[in-house]
Amino acid sequence: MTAAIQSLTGRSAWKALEAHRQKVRELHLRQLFADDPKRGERLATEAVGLYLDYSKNRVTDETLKLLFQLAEECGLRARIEAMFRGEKINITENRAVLHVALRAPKGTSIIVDGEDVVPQVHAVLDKMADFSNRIRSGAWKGHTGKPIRNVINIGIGGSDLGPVMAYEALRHYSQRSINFRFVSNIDSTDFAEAVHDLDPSETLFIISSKTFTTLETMTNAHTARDWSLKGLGGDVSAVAKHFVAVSTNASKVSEFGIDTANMFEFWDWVGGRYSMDSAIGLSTMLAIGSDNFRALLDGFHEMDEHFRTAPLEQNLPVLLGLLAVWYTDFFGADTVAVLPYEQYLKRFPAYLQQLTMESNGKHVTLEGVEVDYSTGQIYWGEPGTNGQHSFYQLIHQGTRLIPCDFIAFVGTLNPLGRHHDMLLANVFAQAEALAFGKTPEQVKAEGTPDWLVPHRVFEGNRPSNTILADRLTPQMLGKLVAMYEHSVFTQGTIWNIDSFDQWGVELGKVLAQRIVPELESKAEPALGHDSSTNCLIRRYRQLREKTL
Ligand code: G6Q
Repeated sequence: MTAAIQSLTGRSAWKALEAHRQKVRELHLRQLFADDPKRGERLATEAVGLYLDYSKNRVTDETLKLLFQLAEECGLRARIEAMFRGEKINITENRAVLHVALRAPKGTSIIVDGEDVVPQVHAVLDKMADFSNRIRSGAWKGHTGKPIRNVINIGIGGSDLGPVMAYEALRHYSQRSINFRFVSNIDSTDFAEAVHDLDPSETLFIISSKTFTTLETMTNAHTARDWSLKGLGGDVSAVAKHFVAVSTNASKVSEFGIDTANMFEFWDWVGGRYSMDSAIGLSTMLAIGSDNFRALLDGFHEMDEHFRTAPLEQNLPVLLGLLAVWYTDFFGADTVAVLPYEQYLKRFPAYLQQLTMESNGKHVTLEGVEVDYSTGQIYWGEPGTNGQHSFYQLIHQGTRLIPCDFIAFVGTLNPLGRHHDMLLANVFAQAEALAFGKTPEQVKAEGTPDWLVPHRVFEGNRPSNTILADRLTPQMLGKLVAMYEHSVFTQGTIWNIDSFDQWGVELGKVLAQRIVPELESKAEPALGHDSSTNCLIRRYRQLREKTL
């Protein structure tokens, strides 16, 4: 008989944290900083070019000690090694979780099912680089002999959010003579708007789908094929010049009509939301070139090595992950705001939303037992300073605790007058205001009438991390993404959940497939749903004709 698995809430570090929380609950950051004038220097760490200031968190040395103890008790080290060794830690899908192999340098080796996957990774990278060079140089010609000026990635979820985010983040490094667009939604507006001003003879579609069966992607891919062929005189041989695929499913790719010579492969040990550095990043490589793409991978790898080898106390993803657990489970915080003070990172919060919420939005443990603690947080955010003029009010003076991650860069890629100093002044000011606030005494001393004082008080004691790096480069983006990937892993390990499956997206997909024929049938269908769904379907069927 195997020993019973220790439940998280039964662990001694967890119990100690619960007791400790009562002691520190009312502690104010003002007090913590007053008691330790060096706190801002002490509770900060730097690794692989990223500086993390975590001093403005509601933690004491004792809190941190207990959190590290919790990580040890939960076997974080062993779990990290298991992932890097290629063990099948995604147990519900019986898969290895090896996004780290996608950025493993040539010459290293990681064995999955008896095979070294690193040479395969580099073979695909070389094939991508060759293709990318031909598109970027204009050597690859479309069906009518014109070079490609527009690239459209068709994919959804993990096959879209990473490519979109990376393209926006690295736009500074992109080849401006090529337009990049992304179509994901099954809403026809997405496709129609993406192509409305484009010439099919200059347009390349990348059909990105791990399974090559996803409803949205396949519907958009067929629409793209029709649009392309219509514009190119209907000759099906045009497909070979205007369509390439990124997938694990060669037979479905050729069934669609794409020559597998134009297919870029990846593997089932790459999860969708962990795939932006696989062939799913083909659009990224086309935009920034193969050298920059390899620099992106180097950045990922540097953070992987840091995560694998740094002591827990100086380990950036571990620190971020443990702090997230602290607020989720001991302060009841539901959300984390990610606030990049860098316009190029405007899609970073959306990307992180999938990474974190699809990974850790789970209600049962690895053993299938309902958890008796909170897991996952709602990640959200907007680039600074825009958010300051909208939702920051609630973070500063609302009733909820919302830990914030501020992300900023010392150098800007677009120096213009005083803009960057002002941007950075704002990010530092926000973290300061959240932590220290403004007391009633300070408000009164400014001559505020008594009745107005409560409205103008900032309680402070609102936690934040500040992540500061020198400049947004491809390499830096890789480090940043890997840091969050591994923070998610750290949280999932503590919560003892499978961070790599996504069964929660299945039910809606299945029900939609059932409803499609009910909407499309000529004859009135017999509906067997609940009364609400039945009514909505009937109403749609009745009114549809009138709106056309
Ligand atoms: C990510 C999820 C999901 C997936 C999409 C697209 O981890 O698995 O977002 O990426 O459903 O799937 P395909 O790439 O198979 O089309």
